[in-house]
Amino acid sequence: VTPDPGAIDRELLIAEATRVLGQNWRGTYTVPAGGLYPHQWSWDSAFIAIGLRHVSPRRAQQEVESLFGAQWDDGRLPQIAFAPGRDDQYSPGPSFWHSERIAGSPATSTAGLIQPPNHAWAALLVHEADPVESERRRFLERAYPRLVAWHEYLRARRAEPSGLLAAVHPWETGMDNSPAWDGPLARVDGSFDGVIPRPDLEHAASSERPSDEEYSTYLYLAARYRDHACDDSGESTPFRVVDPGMNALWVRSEIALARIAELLDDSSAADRHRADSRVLASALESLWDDDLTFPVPVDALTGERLRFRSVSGLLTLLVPGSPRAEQVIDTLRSEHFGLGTTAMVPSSDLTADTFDPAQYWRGPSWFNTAWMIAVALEERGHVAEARALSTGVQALALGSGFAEYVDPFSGEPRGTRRFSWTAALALDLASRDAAGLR
Ligand code: 2M8
Repeated sequence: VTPDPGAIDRELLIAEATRVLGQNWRGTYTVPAGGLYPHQWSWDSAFIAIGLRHVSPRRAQQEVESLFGAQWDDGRLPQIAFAPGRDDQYSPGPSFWHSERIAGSPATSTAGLIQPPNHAWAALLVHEADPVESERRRFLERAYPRLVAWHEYLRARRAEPSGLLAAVHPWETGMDNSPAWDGPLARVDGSFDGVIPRPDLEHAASSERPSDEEYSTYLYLAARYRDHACDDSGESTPFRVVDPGMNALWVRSEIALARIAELLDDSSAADRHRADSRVLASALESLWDDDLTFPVPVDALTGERLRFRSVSGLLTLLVPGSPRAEQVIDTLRSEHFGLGTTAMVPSSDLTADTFDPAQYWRGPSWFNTAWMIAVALEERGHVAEARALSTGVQALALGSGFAEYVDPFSGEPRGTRRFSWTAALALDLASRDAAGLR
């Protein structure tokens, strides 16, 4: 399934991807997809900005700044910043969260949960695309304190004794129904009391989305967190997991903050961020599982390792100097992820009983994770594999109509279409190729 790099019409890909991003642009930010996701999502916006920087560095900056407009007083960047006046197409929406009733929430309506911290990394990449425009708009100067407050929130409110951050809801990991969460979710003793709205099923097949049963637990957890004023206390959630992917992105973003501080001529802050990133990177090693020879999540409530190979563990490749990276790459090439034999990289272990090629984060290949793995392989000198993966991302993005995710074997589109991060990240890879910049 490795497409021929020469066969991709890069000009067409760039034009089409730019069109998708144009259609999904709402004036100051981009929705993940018209229909299924009609608001601004946190980690989506960071990925989208990485693509937008090639189309318009200014728009890429606005994308990130618009999310900062939804930052809470405690520094959290919310999972979703709701579009004003829209409470119909997506659940749970503004009238579920009622963020205006919670102290410290911003003027705009938002969800209370968070998503993986890829923002500082994205902000740095956006700056680097056009440093002159960035300086003219004082982009980094304005972004830096927001990003520092965000990381402070993670440290003050989410860090476990290990120093790693915990997610209090599967939505926070960005990989909502990953089989890794099956065990911790089964231990949640509660379900949502009321009708479970599923507007998502108007835009994607039910065989490609989480089940009603999963939604019942998701809504129960979200309502309970909301009813505890999103205060991150033990009472606010019976679900708490430490995820390798979220933490790898935190390390990567902490390193980006060091670089940003340097660009702002604050070398002592840069040293601090670098030291923090090293502490986090070494804490991340505690997620290594000797039996699976792979990083796995931990249930922070029971201390139990969630022994499952998910694409999230592969994201630890983004951490420079990680001592077990070559072992992780061996697993990426093995029957578990089949690098080079499947379309991109599946979200879940191909050999697991739970593997399902169509079901959301339980098997399909996603473009954001493939993009991150391609970047990491390139950085680590596995250039041929990185380029093959990059070619796969570009060919499948265009061929699938910018699908949200694809079947790992056939490359058939799944989920919604004209999905923003698919367009943005394929555009990023195509622009890098076109510029001969690797
Ligand atoms: C998916 O998650 C949302 C909830 O946040 C949903 O299913 O309604 C995930 O794929 C997540 O990673 C992504 O950020 C979001 C929007 O694209 O959709």
